[in-house]
Amino acid sequence: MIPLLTIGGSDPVAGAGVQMDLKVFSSLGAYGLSVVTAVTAQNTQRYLTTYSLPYEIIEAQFEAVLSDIKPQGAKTGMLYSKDAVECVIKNIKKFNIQNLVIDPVILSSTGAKLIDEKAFEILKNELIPLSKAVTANILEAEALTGVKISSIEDLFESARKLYFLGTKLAVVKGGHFNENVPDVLYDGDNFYKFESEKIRGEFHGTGCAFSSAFLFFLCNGFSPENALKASKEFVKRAIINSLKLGKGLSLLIF
Ligand code: PXL
Repeated sequence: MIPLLTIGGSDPVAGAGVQMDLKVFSSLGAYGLSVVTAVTAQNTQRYLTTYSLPYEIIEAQFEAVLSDIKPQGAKTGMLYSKDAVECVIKNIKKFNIQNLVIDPVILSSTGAKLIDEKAFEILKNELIPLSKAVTANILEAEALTGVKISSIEDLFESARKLYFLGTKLAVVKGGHFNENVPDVLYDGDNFYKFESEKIRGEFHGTGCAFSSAFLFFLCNGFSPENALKASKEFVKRAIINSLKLGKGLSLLIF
């Protein structure tokens, strides 16, 4: 069983954040480890507040986990503060984590801001160059690349620009833009595009689930395009099985 690490925010309803990532790892058969960067208070209807953890506490979690267990790969989700991004950069280097997937989260599905501007700049300029892959939705890809996305060509162009920020695999997910949910991957040589039928409804945590599954498949020897296909299928199944347990967004079920 391979150990995988998630670095991100806590979501008490476990619809997103590290709780969701751990469920994904577990359901796919990996052992999940976590480093929490921020504690959020949110539910399926609304986002109440964020407490960003201090540098020393994030640092101590990295030390505790990584001095003991060597994960096969890691992913980042909500980082929120400059301190958190800087601490992640330091520890990814210190513990030589090669398989890093970045989910460059900006907003929660309920509309709350999950990263501040300064932290986002450092993520873009210093964390992305350390990564194996970045999985961005339309909003995130636009913010990282400056390409306004309103066509398939724009999706390709933003994936190309994302790659040149220094990652090895640039994924731009078109689910919020087109009925066919086109996801585009650029590996520096080739572009790949995968489509799947859109499932109606409002869901929480699809981005977290996708990036966690993508990390799992990459770490299990899938080619990037097969990892993307498998992750897309995995999330689609979780959406089909989703349940409206709360009063708002449906929760993914694995
Ligand atoms: O889906 C992005 C995300 C990541 N991490 C936390 C979140 C969310 C979205 O709501 O709450 C903690």
